[in-house]
Amino acid sequence: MTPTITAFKQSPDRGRGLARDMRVRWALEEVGQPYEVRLVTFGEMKEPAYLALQPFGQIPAYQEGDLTLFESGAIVFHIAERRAGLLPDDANGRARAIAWMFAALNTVEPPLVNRGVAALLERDQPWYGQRQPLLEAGAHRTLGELSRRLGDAEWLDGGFTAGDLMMIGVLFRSKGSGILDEYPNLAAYVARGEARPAFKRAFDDQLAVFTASSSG
Ligand code: GTB
Repeated sequence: MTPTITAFKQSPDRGRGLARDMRVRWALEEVGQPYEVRLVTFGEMKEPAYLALQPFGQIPAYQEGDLTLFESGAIVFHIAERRAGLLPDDANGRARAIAWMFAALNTVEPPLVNRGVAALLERDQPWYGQRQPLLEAGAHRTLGELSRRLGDAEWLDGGFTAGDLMMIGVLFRSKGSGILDEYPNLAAYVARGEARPAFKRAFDDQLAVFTASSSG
């Protein structure tokens, strides 16, 4: 059964691949699973029919037969578990790849998102000058530790896994802010992910949605 994912009809990122359907598209491309995309407006995402799929009214949601899933991490994990290519065969390697997926979502993404959101939305707030250095320091602490751990390795733990996909998906979203420039090995790690044919196909497909929506 061909899975269907949801994505923004008009992504506010203007096709830069920053929305979280990107990591799901990438995972599907890595395992060679064709998929369909249902584009939704912000209004549709808050309607009861959509909330039945995604309780928080967000993209992405995933439907495959009688399975409905939400949360990009859970969706990528499901794809990686069901199809070959994103999780190692040995049980310990598999457990470590899953740990890196959780690390990407629980440890690395929150400080990067908090820093990015504050810089975007809170600049005019009286507390901004005091809070932003703390957020900056938190993001740097996490990236410094990740950078030390990655070192000169190509991927986080042997071959490319869903852990790398999720970690690069998270780091990629912060690339535009310039913060990765201070960590050349992380910047190179993200570039290796972006160079994968599956990433390129996923990126081009989400960009095509934006191009079509802005030309119509
Ligand atoms: N934890 C959930 C997951 O991982 O699936 C989070 C999903 C999520 O944040 N979805 C966002 C969404 O649907 C889109 S990705 N937001 C609409 C809403 O909450 O009403 C976050 C995002 C949004 C916009 C940009 N941008 O414009 O650059 C980038 C990323």
